[in-house]
Amino acid sequence: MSQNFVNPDQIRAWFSRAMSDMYKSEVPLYDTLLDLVAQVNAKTLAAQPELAAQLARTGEIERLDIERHGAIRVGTAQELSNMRRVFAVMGMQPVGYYDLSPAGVPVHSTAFRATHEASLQASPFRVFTSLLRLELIDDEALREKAARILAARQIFTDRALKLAARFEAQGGLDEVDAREFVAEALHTFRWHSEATVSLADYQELHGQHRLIADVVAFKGPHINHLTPRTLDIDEAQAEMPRRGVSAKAVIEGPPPRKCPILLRQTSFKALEEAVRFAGSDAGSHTARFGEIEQRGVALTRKGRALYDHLLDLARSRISGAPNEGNADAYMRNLQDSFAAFPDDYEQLHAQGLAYFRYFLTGKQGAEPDADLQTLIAQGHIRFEPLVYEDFLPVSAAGIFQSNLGDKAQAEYAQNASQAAFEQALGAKVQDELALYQDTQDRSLAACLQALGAQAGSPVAA
Ligand code: OOG
Ligand code: NI
Repeated sequence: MSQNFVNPDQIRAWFSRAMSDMYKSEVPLYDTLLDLVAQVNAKTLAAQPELAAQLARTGEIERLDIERHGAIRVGTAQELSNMRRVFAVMGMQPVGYYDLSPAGVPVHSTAFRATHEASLQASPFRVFTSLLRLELIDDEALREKAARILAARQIFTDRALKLAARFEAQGGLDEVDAREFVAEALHTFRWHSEATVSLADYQELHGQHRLIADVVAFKGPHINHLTPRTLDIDEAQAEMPRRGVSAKAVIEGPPPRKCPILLRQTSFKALEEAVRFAGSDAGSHTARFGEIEQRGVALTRKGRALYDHLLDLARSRISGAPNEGNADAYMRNLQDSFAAFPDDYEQLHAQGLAYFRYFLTGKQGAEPDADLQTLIAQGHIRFEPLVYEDFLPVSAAGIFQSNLGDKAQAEYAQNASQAAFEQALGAKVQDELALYQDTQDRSLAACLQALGAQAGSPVAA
């Protein structure tokens, strides 16, 4: 790589910052949310010194204040594959496949994010990216109209695509190009208050599904939320109404625990925003909302199967999806069913339910041929939870629903189609479990190598 190229991690950090500044100016409530989260985090760190120490050991404390995820929805295969090229310039790869059709949302999705722990540490910015599935809409005339409208738009500036092509050809961008790229790419995610369609067309699209209007009627895939990470989501949820922000009824994901797992999320309702339609009719659209999340340890395949099972159990005990009417009962069910999920890191580690990173404690004198359990028991190696970097399909569907209105449930045949998604994307999505496993393995190998060097003998990894 030429030494003049800017590291993609740096480009992503610039972009994440620029996106946050843009969203602040577009959605003032977002600033309230950042402020609220910063206060809750400061309070939590002061009240829980052991959590503060753990986050210092893993380095997460340094990324906490810049940690954000955004979400966008695109309309065509070409938009999705160009999005992949644009995110690649920032070191973001598609990770995971999410099918939201079982929850009545006609999209499937991936998360663009950095994949190596060192890159995640530099900038954990991620974007949940959904592709509209027009094939799930039965109204053929409307489907064709939507496809025609989408085919006529270009969501990227010419310059952004030229610079993405230059990145591909050269293997990197110099600083002047990288800075210009950030400014150009940002345009794609802006809010446009002028729709590309007439009010009548908008209403027709909206009548089929609010999401279809949101994707099809505008110039581009406006970023619809940008989510900061809190260390105590129950506290953040309680604080929202005190600041005049109306939170959704239930926190998505697992119940409160001593050792957080995966991801818990809450959001506030979408804003109603003025729109000017083609032909200059005035109207409004609700697209952008606010979300807060708390992240916990990543689960192995075994841990994830247990999570999915217990979540199903809690949901099967209420009728329909969790909502305002059954929120309390649902949260109790969740607590009850998750009593079966071990809630200390030793057990999560011993039972192979979660991923961890291994660190040296600094204690000398390890026996060269000792195995991992012995090295841990004798205090040479400690393990820390590896944070979950991805999303949860049931939670994502809940977030979509709360913003599309709880009434907007549609029925689609269960029809995950990762192959069709990857074809549209022009690449395979990476397997998130393999990425966590790699990080865990690298941390162990580094510990064993260092201990071996101390003992003056080679080690078996
Ligand atoms: C994406 C909703 C999913 C999350 O955090 O699970 C999501 C969308 O509404 O476009 O952002
Ligand atoms: Ni989100």
